[in-house]
Amino acid sequence: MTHYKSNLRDIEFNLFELFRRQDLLGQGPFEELDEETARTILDEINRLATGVVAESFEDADRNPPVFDPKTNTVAIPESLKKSYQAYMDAGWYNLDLPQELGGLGAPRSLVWSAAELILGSNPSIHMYSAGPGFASILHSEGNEAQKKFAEQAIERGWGATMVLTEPDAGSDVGAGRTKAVDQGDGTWHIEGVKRFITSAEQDMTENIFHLVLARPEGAGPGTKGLSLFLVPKYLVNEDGSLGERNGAYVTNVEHKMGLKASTTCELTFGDKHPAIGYLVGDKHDGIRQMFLIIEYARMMVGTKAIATLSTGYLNALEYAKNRVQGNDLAGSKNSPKVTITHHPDVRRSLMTQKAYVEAMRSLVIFTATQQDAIQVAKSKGEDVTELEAMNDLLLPIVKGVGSERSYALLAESLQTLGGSGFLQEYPIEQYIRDAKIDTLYEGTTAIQAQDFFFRKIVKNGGQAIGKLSAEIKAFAESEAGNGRLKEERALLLKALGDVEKMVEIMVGHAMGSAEDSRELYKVGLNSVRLLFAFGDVVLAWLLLRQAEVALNSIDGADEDDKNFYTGKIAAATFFAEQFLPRVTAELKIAQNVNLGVMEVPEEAF
Ligand code: ST9
Ligand code: FAD
Repeated sequence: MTHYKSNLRDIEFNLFELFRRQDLLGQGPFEELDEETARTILDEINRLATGVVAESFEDADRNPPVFDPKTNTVAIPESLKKSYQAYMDAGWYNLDLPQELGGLGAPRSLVWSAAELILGSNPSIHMYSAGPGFASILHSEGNEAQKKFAEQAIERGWGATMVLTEPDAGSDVGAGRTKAVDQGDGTWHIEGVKRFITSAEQDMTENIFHLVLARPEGAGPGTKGLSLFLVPKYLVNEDGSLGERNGAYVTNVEHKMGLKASTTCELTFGDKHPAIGYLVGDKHDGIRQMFLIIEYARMMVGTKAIATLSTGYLNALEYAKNRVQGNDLAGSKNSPKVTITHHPDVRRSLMTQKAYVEAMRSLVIFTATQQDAIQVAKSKGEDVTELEAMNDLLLPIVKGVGSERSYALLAESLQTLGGSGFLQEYPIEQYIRDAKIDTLYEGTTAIQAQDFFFRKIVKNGGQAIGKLSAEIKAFAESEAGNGRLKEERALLLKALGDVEKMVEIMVGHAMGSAEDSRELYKVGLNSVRLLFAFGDVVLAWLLLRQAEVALNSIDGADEDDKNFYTGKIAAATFFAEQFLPRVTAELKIAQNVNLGVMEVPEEAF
């Protein structure tokens, strides 16, 4: 038995009972795939995730990769290599690849459901195996030679990285100083030092290709002056064989709080000898191209966090069902000792974990259904603007809310185990250490919140959020649940109205900045609040939709399903009663926001 407890039943509930993905399968771009095959794929990936992939989770944390500064190489622990090899040999990275690259071109809802299993089991394995996915983006953006490179990268299982961050350019990617010098022969020399680059060195693949943002000499400032370069670790000869070592070397590997199995590297270009780069697609369009990867990676990070909370909750639940401690609060001193699941506060905590994690899983899969719709529309040559805007709106919620709520609630999972939770004998302390990064990389929570407000709401003219709010309102005003969810729907309607007012207030502040630019500080003071509050409304809506399905299915269900559906209804009611009223309080705070904190002298902090 490994640490990883998956929740395949809930994944399949979302896919086939709530979002009815079977209606998409067997036709259009998904012609080759039917429901039975999709379930078989999930079963198979679940077997790997709960078995060989999870086996190295603990060992690679305690014995992390070792960097040798003399040779600029990294030795990955043998246990992790075994998990990685087993996952790559199984070939499931193919799920997401387009058919023209030998992939299955599966719907994204299935892809992200499968990803949850690997990310919950051993997240660094998912990251090391990103090469084929990166290659498919290179294939779609690259010139003919780069397309050929991408095909080889997939065939030969090369690793890959996304290279943005520098010591002085983290959130502010546009401050990057790494330089690209045109050699006039179709190649460029890259010069500079990048920091915190995931998977930039390992000894599991024969080559690694870096996708690097650098500023061509003479290019303008900011993100728009950056271009994207393909910089392989080993150059590739015309015949596809590996050529000379390129001048991009890992010069340090960080020692971290968690996610230790994943290498986080300083990557130096052009110090020992030239680092040759190729301009992706022969055009200067770097930030847009990089965001194709970033969007995917933000979805990955949110899914990773939620997957970790899921296994954290299920580990806590198992412990709680077995741990006998104390008397029933309502019983007498002489009554038999009870398992801790009898204590109201333990129940409150467990139900909070369950409700959030099941809501957030649903959020990931709901977001992925927008991506399914994009795949379908593209295959018919239809316009995807609106669908993309909806997906864009949801991404900062998946990433920002998913990571923050998961990290906070993993503390509840640990708390459920009492002092034992603090021990390395149980996996939860590692979950917490490994999940902290999710609120940081791929854009911190503050960046997600600003992206959500300025880009996904204001720049979009409020269209996507208007459409989503209208859907939530229609549900809240419907007869969903046959009268059983009436109070919960009323709570949802109230919270939706409050969060809409919060958006209005913030738009007012943003517009007020034309008169007084300091009004923008008020937006900055409220933006994470809005992200979390809107997130809670969307999560409540998804839980209530789950409860509606459960209410319709519970009669005549077998014992296991009856319990499952009862849990769904209970989680939705609990969330609506316990968390939606908080949105009203958040609105009040948002209304009263002022510049006081901005006026405090720095020295007074
Ligand atoms: C990192 C990696 O942290 C961590 C984990 C790595 C794991 C690797 C494995 C992952 C697996 C992934 C596999 C991929 C394979 C896929 C397979 C698929 C089949 N959306 O607002 P402006 C663009 S990496 C889209 O003025 P500023 C847009 O082009 C480090 N595009 O920004 C825009 O132009 P326009 C992560 C967006 O003020 C342009 O940027 N670091 C979006 O210049 C300028 O926009 C970060 O994430 C968006 N949401 O710059 C940095 N936003 O407007 C965080 C912008 O004309 N910082 N663009 O369309 C930020 O995001 C900043 O807000 C900023 C600000 C840098 C964008
Ligand atoms: P800063 O940008 O200095 O932020 C510090 C604090 O200030 C944060 O709380 C932030 O929210 C806040 N802040 C900063 N600017 C603003 C603002 N404008 N408004 C409000 N608040 C703000 N990068 C890559 O390119 N590739 C990778 O593969 C990669 N992998 C990583 C792996 C790990 C383990 C780590 C730790 C980092 C990785 N990164 C990678 C870098 C990561 O994306 C950055 O750390 C992240 O973008 C934040 O940048 P920073 O660390 O410089 O923090």
